[in-house]
Amino acid sequence: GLFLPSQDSPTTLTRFVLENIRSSKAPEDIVDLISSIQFACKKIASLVSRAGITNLTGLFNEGKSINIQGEEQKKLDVLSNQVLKNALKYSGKMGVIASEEEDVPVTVDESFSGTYVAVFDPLDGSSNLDAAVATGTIFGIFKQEVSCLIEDMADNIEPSQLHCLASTLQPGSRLLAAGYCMYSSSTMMVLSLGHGTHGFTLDPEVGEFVLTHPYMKIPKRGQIYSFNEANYHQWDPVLQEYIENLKSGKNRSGKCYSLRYIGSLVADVHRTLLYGGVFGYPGDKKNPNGKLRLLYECAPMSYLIEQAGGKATNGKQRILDIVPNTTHERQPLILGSEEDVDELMHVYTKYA
Ligand code: AHM
Ligand code: MG
Repeated sequence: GLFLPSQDSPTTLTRFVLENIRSSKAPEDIVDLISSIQFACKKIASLVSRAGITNLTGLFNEGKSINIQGEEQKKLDVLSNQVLKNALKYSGKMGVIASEEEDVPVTVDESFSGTYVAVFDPLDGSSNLDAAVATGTIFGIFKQEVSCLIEDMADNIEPSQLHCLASTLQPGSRLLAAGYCMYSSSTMMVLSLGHGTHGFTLDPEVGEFVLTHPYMKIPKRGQIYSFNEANYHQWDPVLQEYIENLKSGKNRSGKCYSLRYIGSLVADVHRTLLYGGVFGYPGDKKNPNGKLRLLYECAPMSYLIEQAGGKATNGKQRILDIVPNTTHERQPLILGSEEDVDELMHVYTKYA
């Protein structure tokens, strides 16, 4: 008889979304949105992997192009943003999109009828790009709901943009779906539709994401901490002490921790999800809210971590409960294994 390896009928991402949409809280339209995002991520994966050959490394516009965050845009930041925006636009379901690379949330002109809001960081960790180190795309999808805060919005914004802004400023707890795609030794899509976190690996031979990590479960406790320790002297003494105790073993686990820090949120969170431990980008003396953006970095990542049984906080509050005041608002982020995050929270409250 024929030898039929089990991989002959893998669960593709498309099939997974179709099969699970009914049992999840997410609406049917998510199928089209994920299909657009999936296409964009494959395209970005290919652009990233060939960047050195196609002259797509380095800065956009000779470094003269600065985004709203005051960061220099790389060629691939700009391209990835276009790829994702176009893919979402043609899904026909999109009302508003908010991206790290856009100044303000924008209405998707081709489809005013759309009723969803997508928030995304098209190419996170792009400082790693030119060294061929892992990067990723982060995204979240909300239902479009105009909040009542319109009058309180910044006055430097056009009236036509007000409703975009208002419908974008939703807490992570209202996400219908969130995920990331990591461009590394393999391209991986990690997704949640509100019923667990699931990982898919891009099979380059057939060009499909296939389910390789169903119901991901973050270990209850890990043995890795992941912080940019160069900021140590800017940190709060409580955090300094906590980190010292992880190194020396004077912590609840009694074990000495290892440090792993890639400097690509997607890669650092992906490892944390699989191996456990704690990742943090805390506030410090220079940047009281840290570096990471609430809407399209902290919230989607926290959603995925919670769906996998972990925890995510800004040190005081659960990330998913925070209602953003502005699109590009930053928040301190601490996430990971339940026991690790609890221990850090305990240290904070003890000294509060
Ligand atoms: P980016 O969106 O400009 O790429 O910045 C976000 C990145 C994250 O991927 C990562 O966690 C963080 O910046 C690293 O910052 P630092 O270099 O300060 O450690
Ligand atoms: Mg980013």
